[in-house]
Amino acid sequence: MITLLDYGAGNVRSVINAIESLGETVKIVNSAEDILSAEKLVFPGVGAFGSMIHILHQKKFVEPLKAYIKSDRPFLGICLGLQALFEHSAEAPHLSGLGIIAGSVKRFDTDLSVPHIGWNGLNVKQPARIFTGLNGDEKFYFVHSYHVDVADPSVILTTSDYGYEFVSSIQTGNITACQFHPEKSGRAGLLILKNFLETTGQAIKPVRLSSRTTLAKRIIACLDVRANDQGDLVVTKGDQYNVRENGDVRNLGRPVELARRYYQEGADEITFLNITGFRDFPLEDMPMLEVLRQTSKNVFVPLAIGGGIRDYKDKDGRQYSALEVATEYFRSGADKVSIGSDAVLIAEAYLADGRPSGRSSIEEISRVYGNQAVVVSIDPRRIYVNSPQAVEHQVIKTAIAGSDGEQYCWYQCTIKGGREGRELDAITLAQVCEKLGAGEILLNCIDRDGTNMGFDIELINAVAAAVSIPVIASSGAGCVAHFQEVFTATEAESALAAGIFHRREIPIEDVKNYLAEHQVEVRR
Ligand code: 1PR
Repeated sequence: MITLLDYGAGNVRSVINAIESLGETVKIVNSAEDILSAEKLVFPGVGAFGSMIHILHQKKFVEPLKAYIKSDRPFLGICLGLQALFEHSAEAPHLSGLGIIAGSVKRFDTDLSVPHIGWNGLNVKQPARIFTGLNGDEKFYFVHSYHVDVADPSVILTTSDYGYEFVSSIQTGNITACQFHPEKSGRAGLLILKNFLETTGQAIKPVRLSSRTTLAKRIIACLDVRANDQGDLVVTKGDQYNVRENGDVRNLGRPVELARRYYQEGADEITFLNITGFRDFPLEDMPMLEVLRQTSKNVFVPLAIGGGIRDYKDKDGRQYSALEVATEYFRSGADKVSIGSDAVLIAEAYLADGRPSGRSSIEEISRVYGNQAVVVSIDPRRIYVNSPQAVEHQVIKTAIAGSDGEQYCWYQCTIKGGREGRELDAITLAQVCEKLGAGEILLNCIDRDGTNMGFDIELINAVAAAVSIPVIASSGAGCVAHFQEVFTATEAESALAAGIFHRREIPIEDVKNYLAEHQVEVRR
């Protein structure tokens, strides 16, 4: 029996699912007594340090946690569950951590995109049981803006490199704690969890020891989901966002099955977009929550969900906040939510008022769940103009001239799945959303969607240069070379594709093999 400390934030479901997939039962902590009587305690933390510490105090879990850890029974901290062990965090300087490990938590100080999101390796510094069965060259899923800084180097179990070397896990006595998410790290992560659960193995070092690790470029499979005319939830695929063919919604398969297939084929992440979410109330749309619950039972890579993340009033006049909607998604197995239409309206309001409202979905969700949990999905289309002064938007010079020979264009934001164009450009939207707390940009492109023409490199470069958060390039992938192009010609951290995977034109493995042959780091 594993006791799991769920303090109410983030995706605890995937930790439970991962442990259960290993044949263990999980007991969720409801009281201080549950912590004190645990035999093996797992503390997964997702979100923001400050809100985590507040909740731990509110629930009176701080002293029992300290007592449990001091009793030297097996403890596994994950992500914030590692950071919580330290004395302080720069994320919430006025609060104290548990103070079990000497040192503090610092924000990444690097020119690279922050948060550090994606699959990175481990430099192993000491033997441990949790490495049993690993080769040493596996990659694990990280998502964090802060990392621990230990006072006593003897506790360092692994380091990883992102701009510089940082501590990615610690070990002392029966305490193991890692910055990465084993529950989201595919087979290698499950092995680490299994080794933690079986307390009998020998401490070892993996055979292939690295001295420097590299963040992999991520390949994301995207599933656009909606009900077809018969009312079945299907994965569909648009051609420049038009998902109908001969009047019917294209049906490319069932969401849960396709997601499982992509996980097995090596997708680094799976994104579900509820593409009619803008007009439905998602908490009534239980099938989408069920898709997440089912998928997260056996898909152990990050899951993002978008569509309809905004405030609602239901037919009885009850108000639901975007935070409540997102919370349901997180509790059903999502690691991130992706905000589309609402982000455009938020940015417009911010630009009109000259200041943040403090209550937008982006701000509220990132405050509680952390910036890394908030993706902004942009649906832009090109509008050609004759000169940079022609409009009051951020205009770029383009090598792909317009039909009347125009040399310039801007990227118009749209809402409601491309149905409505707005007076806002994609570059400004990305910048405003970063300011408000978004942790990642999912950059679609209506002109390229479903065309197999390749990614819009100019768009991706323009947006990636304007923000310091990671950018996911999306729309237009048609062959393996397009992935190499997007990773060499732009700063995109990951590339998302849909049609070529759904139609089985190119297996994910072929994309990764091609990238590896061309010196692009990938997770294999
Ligand atoms: O506005 O917050 O409710 O979110 C709605 C979400 O649904 C947005 O993220 C929006 O991008 C998405 N969406 C809405 N309508 C469509 C549509 O296709 N009619 N899909 C849609 C967007 C674009 C990508 C696609 C890539 C790769 N789909 O997700 O997967 O373009 O495709 P490809 O590799 O085949 O070219 P809200």
